[in-house]
Amino acid sequence: MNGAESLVRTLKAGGVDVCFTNPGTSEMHFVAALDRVDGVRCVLCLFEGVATGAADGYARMADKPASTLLHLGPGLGNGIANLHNAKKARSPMVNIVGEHATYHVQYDAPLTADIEGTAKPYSHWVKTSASAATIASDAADAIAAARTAPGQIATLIAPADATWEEGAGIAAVPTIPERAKADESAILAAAKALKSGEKVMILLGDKAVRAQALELAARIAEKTGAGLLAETSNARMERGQGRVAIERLPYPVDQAVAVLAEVKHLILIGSRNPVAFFAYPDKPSLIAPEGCNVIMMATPAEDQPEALARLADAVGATQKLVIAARERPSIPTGALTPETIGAVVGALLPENAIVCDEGVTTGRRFFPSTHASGPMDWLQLSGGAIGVGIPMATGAAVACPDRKVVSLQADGSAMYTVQGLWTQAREKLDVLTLIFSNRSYNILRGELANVGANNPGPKALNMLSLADPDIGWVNLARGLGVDATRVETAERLAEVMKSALRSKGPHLIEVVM
Ligand SMILES: Cc1ncc(C[n+]2csc(CCOP(=O)(O)OP(=O)(O)O)c2C)c(N)n1
Repeated sequence: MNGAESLVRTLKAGGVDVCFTNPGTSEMHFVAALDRVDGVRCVLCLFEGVATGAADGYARMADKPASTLLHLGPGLGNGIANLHNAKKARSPMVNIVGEHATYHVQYDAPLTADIEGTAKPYSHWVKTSASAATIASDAADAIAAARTAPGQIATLIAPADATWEEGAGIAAVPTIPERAKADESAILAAAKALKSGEKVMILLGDKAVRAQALELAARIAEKTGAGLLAETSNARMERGQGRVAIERLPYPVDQAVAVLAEVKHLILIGSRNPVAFFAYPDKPSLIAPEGCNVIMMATPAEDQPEALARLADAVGATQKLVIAARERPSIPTGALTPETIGAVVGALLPENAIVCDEGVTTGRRFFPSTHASGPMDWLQLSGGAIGVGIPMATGAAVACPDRKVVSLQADGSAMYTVQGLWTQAREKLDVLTLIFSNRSYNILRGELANVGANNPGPKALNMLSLADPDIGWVNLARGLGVDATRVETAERLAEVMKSALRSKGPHLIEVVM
């Protein structure tokens, strides 16, 4: 067994049985080994940002890492924006990055680059294997690192000679440390705040927005009168019919500040003390009001449902919540706007769907219209680096082949990683993509004003327009193997969406706004 085969067998034995690949010469032994090892699903991605984004979507739904196979420094570099998003989402991931043979690096061949230097800011764990004898145990360490709470990015750099020389066989994954429990003192501090009679907000993130944790949090809120909010971006929220309905902290700074304005105690569970996405002249960086008592009750690395259960006991919120049935919106007619699109989506999202939300300005207010849909998982862009939606939907569909994935996708963001549609077609993934074709970087129009760059001229506005030429989404999707339909009214969107939801396989709807 050569090093490459020992590496692939170690990944498989360690439960990492999906690999999103974009290989090159240095990875050819890894690719060849894939044929000698059963049970590893390899998914070709036509750009590394699709591979890393797909591994992120996979990890969010499978709650375990996939691997990626990337080609030296430039391949890793192409994958970084979505590695960044995955790191912010705390998705476990094992990247295998090819490298020149150990003795070849010194000659500075065209593809020679500082791979470790490129990997480090976007990885929690980085190692270059010294030889074929150690590559399997390095891979086992990488898996353990990836699976360590709260979920980490592990990048293993594999020199070509470490893959083609004789390996040492399969290595066992070291014991993964258990998730830590939240400090009792933090639970008591939260309970004290909740009993103070002052205004309290509970801000949930990470695993605290899964169904069971949400139910506990809602009980606590109901018992104590505290407010309940989710973070602006959530890696995976379990929401919809039969589940607790909560809103998110709004993205626009002024709105977010207003929501927390009167709060005296802010309890963080799996969330961070909220920060504005950007600094704006005369606006605060921190959203909570000055003097607010911020209590970090359970960090993302800690066991959040367990901490919530203890808090529920501490405040006497022992009664299980009855969640009333909610009504879906009715299907509107007429022009396609964020409101009418939200209503159609809310009316039609099927049970057990996985929603990948990179709807940007169109999707900003989709929560109220979708509280009665589903139940479903809702995945969002987590690190602000646009271009995750199509890859994330691809990875989620690989993780959950029996579920419908609905990808709510802004057009500008879609163009970063549009190649992912080809992977959806090739793998016959059950993904319905709605492209919100507003033909602009709409969000940035607002940002121009927010940062104080007033009265933009034609050159500035032209940088925010995707018109001239308009992107032909139907042709683009079909060219990549995905059937597509263009719709211009809400009633037509509903009709096409209904039919696409009935059939299996990838489909794209160009939603013309
Ligand atoms: C990797 C990356 N590049 C650039 C940006 C800056 N940026 C933020 S939003 C945006 C445009 C979003 O446009 P679109 O996806 O069409 O959504 P819309 O604002 O029209 O709703 C850009 C370019 C970013 N966030 N991430």
